[in-house]
Amino acid sequence: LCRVSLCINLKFPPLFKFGAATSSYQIEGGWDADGKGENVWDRLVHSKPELFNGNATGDVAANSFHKWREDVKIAAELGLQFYRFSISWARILPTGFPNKINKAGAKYYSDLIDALLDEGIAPFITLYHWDLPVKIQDLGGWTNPLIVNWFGDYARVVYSLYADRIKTWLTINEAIIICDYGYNSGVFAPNVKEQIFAPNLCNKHALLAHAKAYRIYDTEFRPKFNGRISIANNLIWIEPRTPKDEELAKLGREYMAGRFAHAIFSKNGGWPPSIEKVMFKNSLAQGFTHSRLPAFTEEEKEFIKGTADFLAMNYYTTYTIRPGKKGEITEFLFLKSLPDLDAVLEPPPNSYYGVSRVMPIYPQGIRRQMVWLKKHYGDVDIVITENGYSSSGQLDDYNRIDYYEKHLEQVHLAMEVDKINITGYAVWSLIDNFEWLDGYSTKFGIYDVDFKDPDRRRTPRASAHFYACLIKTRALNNTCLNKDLLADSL
Ligand code: GBH
Repeated sequence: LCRVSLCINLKFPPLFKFGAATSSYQIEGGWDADGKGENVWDRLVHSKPELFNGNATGDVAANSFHKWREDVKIAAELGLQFYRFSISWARILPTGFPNKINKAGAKYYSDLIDALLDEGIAPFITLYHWDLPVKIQDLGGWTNPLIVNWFGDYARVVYSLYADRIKTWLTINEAIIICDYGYNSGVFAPNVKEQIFAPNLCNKHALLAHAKAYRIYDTEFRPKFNGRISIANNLIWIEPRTPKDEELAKLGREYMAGRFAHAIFSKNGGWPPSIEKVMFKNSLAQGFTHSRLPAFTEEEKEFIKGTADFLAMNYYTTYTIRPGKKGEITEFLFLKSLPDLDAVLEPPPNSYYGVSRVMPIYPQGIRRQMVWLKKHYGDVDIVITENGYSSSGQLDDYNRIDYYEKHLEQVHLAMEVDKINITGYAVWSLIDNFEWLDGYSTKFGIYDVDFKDPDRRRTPRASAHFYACLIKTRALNNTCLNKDLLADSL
């Protein structure tokens, strides 16, 4: 049976690498094992269990702290070309500061890296995927400008440990989620609900901290090891609700993407001018004398500009934007509205859902987002560092396969038609894991993890067979979508 869109054979070029992604807090468990310090997620799940579906915690999670050999085994059986994982800051530096390095923590990642290399899988490290050591949070976390140096110190320790074996790095995963979910609506750790200053301070410091880590790599490690480093942005594509909302959509794109990318990738650096303007206007109207969006000095702009060797993009969702009606705008919460822009976000027509109700699925968005990025920031290399579908867990996850097929088709069009340089693609996620507030009820893994089993057994879903076939044939065609053939591909 030939599905119309797939009667063609979409080939992926050799430069395009296939991978999978995870993050430390979501998979490792071992939350206090072998000298690990406490981080903001440990603290939140323990102090406010009611915030989490089923009172879930990441205390054990998929137990990758103990079962990493199996993670490597399944990565190898999939044929992954790279595996993106993150380092738990407090596992390496229990207090957050470099006065004491936890040997067992350092060894954990070192063993993982060596095992991946033995299988011919490139290890790809994210320095920070949201698990801030509590000591640093108690000093203000991402609202304290000193975090820029503290993050730099942490980065230097990690580079010193692993830079000899790591060719690709990300500093921070999704500053938008850290700042807007962590400090604005405060639904994520550290659970700070301060909509006026905190998210904007966080945004500025995250950009500076990223730049600091980039500069340290660039001057102290690149000459010897020659790796590449960037920051992963969560890019939520914005469409106008109606044609008359086109101007607002432009502003919305600068708000969602530009706030975290303009300073790094644009020619002039700093905040997107349109966002600077709107934030200043709002701040005056709210009775402040300065903009709530903290300004960059010229020196800071120069420091941040150009600090990325490629553009890393996590893509899940698209929203439409329109002006809010009176009384309709509440707060920045689960992307229903953007109070700073007086705008309401809604799922696009023809979008659909997995089990997550906060991420409407809209495959065209991934391509349009990349076209926008190329137009605004030039012909930069793009690596898609996350893309994934939420299910309730069945092994026959044909909806997930359909999701990957539709998104990879758009990725292929972006390469062929729009001539965008896409050099990598990672599925989120290799295995089921702690899905933040959703706990273990929402599954992103192409491998199932049995969370009732003390051994946390991993089992491939149909999508794992699909992905293995795709990686092997490097083509999107009917072979990898044929249910009978799928069974044999692992
Ligand atoms: C990515 O963020 C993250 O990098 C990854 O850690 C995460 O597992 C993955 O998405 C899937 O969500 O329902 O209140 O828990 C993308 C942004 C942040 C969007 C969490 C969905 C769920 C909010 N995601 N959000 S909630």
